[in-house]
Amino acid sequence: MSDAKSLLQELEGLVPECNARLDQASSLSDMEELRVDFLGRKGRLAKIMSGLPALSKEDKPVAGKKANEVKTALTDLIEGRQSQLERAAITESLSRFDPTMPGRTPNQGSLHPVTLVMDEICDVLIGLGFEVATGPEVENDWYNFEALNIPPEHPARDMQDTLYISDSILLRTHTSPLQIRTMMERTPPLAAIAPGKVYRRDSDITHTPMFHQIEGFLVGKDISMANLRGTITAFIHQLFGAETEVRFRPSFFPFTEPGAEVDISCVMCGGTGSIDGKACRVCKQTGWVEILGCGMLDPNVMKAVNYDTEIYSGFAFGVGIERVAMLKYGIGDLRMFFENDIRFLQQFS
Ligand code: 2NL
Repeated sequence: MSDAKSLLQELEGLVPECNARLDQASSLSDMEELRVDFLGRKGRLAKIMSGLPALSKEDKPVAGKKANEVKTALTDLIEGRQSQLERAAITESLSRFDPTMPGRTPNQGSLHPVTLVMDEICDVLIGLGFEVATGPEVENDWYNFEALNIPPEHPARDMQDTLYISDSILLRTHTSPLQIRTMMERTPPLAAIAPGKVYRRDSDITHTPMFHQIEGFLVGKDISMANLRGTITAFIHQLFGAETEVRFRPSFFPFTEPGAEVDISCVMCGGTGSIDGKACRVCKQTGWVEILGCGMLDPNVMKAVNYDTEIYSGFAFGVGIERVAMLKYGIGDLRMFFENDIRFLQQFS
């Protein structure tokens, strides 16, 4: 028969002991340790209670009642101190919080230079009377090549140059198929532009597999090279300034006859070919930079869209957006557009 008196004494001793230990506990982890020590499954209270079954029938309920009282007292003590420490921690962190400090300024986004130039070119051409056409980036062979007088054996059709999805489905290599679609849906007189992404199987320091283009066309009665020249000149003067000189050089595109490439006086050196006595790197000292391609619509293209060449004629042009952006903003490396370096992009805000 175990000694009820000493068990009761031990039980009573727990409360002052816990109190003494509480005074030394300074952190919430100290408190957890303390709780486990006194109230845990293998803690002090449990250990004393393991002597309970050995007590006599009369002593058992007395000790049991005492044990419950002690357990409640310990729990109150520990939880009280715990919430005291929690409040202190909150007060402490609030004392370090200065509500008068200014907040962090959120980063403001800005438009990508390609978007800026795209929008600006569209605005100019809309101002000249062109409508805007949009359409699929996934095209078929007919819209992308056949209708544009690009014959089956033309190198542009090669797997080397075009990203094919299947034998006849591909990623458009220019925005021309959009123009073909627009012409087929409508009847002249008609003037539209086709801005968008285009894809080519090409990747090096001056070529990316995806880039941006705006093409435009105008079809009507008695449309001549003079209309093309006037439109392109007005467009360039609005985009680069009225002082910009414009020259047309004969060139070839399968979808135009005749075709021309257009140069403007160098935006860097103003057409002089040199800056501070040094050779201009943008025009390589020629004083001119190529800016776009254009021409009169080839009769075979007119036929493909069922326009009567006895009644109608038209012109078309195509501009590479990245190239214009490089000239406008003096960007020396095409790869800058696709790296998304925030230090680069922020300069256009
Ligand atoms: C360039 C040259 C060009 C066209 C695009 C075109 C479209 C149709 C019919 C005829 Cl549907 N032509 N577009 C014409 C000449 C040149 O682009 O170097 N672009 C960056």
